[in-house]
Amino acid sequence: MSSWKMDRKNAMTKSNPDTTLLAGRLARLFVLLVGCAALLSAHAVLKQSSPAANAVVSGPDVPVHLRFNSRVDGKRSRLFLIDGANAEHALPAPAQASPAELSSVAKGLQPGAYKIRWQVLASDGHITSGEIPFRVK
Ligand SMILES: [Cu+2]
Repeated sequence: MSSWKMDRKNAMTKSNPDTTLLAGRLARLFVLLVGCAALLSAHAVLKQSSPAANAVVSGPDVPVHLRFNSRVDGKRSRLFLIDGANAEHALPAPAQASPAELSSVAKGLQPGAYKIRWQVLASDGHITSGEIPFRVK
C-alpha cells in the first residue's frame, strides 16, 4: 500500500519537470517562429520581371530582367533557362543595374515554352527561388 503511494507520488513529481521542459521547448519554438517571421520580411521577393509571367515574347534573344523587394547578392545569385524538354541551362552571370535588380539574357531561343528559374541570396543571408513561365513566338 505504501509503495503504491510512493510510486504515485514519484510519478506526480516526475510530471512536473516534464511540463517545465515542454514549456521551455514551446517557448524556444515560439522565439524561433517569431525570429523567422522577422527574417521573412527581408527575404528577396520578386516584384517585377521581364519576361513577365506567362508573357509571349519575340526571340531568338530574350533579355531577362528581375526586380526584387530588397537588395540581392548578384555574385551569389543564379539564373537558369528551363527549356521545353525541362532541361536547365545556366544564363550568363547576372548584372546589377541596382542592388535589387538582376539582368541577363537568354540567347538563341526557338519558338516554344520556357521558364526562367531564379535563385537569389538576399541581404538577410537567406536564399529564395522561383520560376517564371513564358513563351517565345
Ligand atoms: Cu530570410
